[in-house]
Amino acid sequence: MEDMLKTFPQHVCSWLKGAIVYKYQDVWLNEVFLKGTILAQQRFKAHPNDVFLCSFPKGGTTWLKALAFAIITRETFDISTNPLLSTSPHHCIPFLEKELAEVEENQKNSCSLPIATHMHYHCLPDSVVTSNCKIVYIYRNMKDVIVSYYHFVRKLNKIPMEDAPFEDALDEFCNGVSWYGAYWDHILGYWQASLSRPEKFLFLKYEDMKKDPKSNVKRLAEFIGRPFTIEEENEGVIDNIIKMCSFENLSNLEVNKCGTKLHDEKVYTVENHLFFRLAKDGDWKNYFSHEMIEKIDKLIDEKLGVTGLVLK
Ligand code: PAP
Repeated sequence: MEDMLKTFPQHVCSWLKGAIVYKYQDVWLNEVFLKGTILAQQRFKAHPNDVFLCSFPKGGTTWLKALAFAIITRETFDISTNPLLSTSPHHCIPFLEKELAEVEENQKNSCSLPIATHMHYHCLPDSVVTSNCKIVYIYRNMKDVIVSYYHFVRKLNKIPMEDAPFEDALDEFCNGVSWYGAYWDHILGYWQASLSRPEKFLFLKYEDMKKDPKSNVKRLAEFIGRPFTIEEENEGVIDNIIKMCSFENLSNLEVNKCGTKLHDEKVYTVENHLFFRLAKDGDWKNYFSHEMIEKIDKLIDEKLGVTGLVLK
């Protein structure tokens, strides 16, 4: 793997203390995700009933994982003992390209959990596509994703804001350089695939989920084959799940304030609190100048206008 890595084009991220990303299958990836992608492509075998939770980093992954986990385990655990109250959503639902062994272990259970991934559609292991697996795709306003990504990566690398110019981060992002390549290509890949198999895809928009969590949680539950009954709805099961998975609740749990997660055979650790920042729509307004807004809006129109998805 190390030798293979050296053969890929490399880019040095100047605003990130010279961190390196590699180009693989036309996507810039950081080392951890690149190795994990290659391993998953070589080894992972999807089952036809597997459900995938797909997202670009900072698109709403943590929230989607929590909701899907709560929906699926609602009969196994009482709402007051659900593992989400003592375990990070990222521990509850592992990533295909980071925790392959855990994903494979989960596949053996009768009540198997969804599988999370940030992989671009064209990078997914072949069996995910040939098995015609269901895919939930969550996406978020591109400007808020950029701000969220900027802070997450900056904090992970312990770089104070004054040493990490936002303009530089934005320029890189607009050039398609990030830990997971270009956000627009990520969305386009899933969107294009959904055109020929719409029944296998559910697109959720972060902002819509905030405005109307109930109907979106119901859509999610139906799509993953665990619809709520009228009785459950009347008993407040959906409301309780929404409350448990809310930013306010999860971000205040001890595990999400103080816990950590080891990644990639102890290469680095991520403190759970980094997945919970503000969760505020439109925080980008505090970072973008007029020129930046023009630049990114033009990019969104050019690259994603065809999809009809609203990302501004
Ligand atoms: P990931 O892809 O690295 O797992 P992801 O969860 O997609 O990250 O993005 C984190 C964002 O979701 C953060 O947004 P912010 O930086 O704008 O604040 C985080 O605050 C937000 N977030 C985390 N949990 C929730 C939640 N339960 N509800 C709503 N937003 C959330």
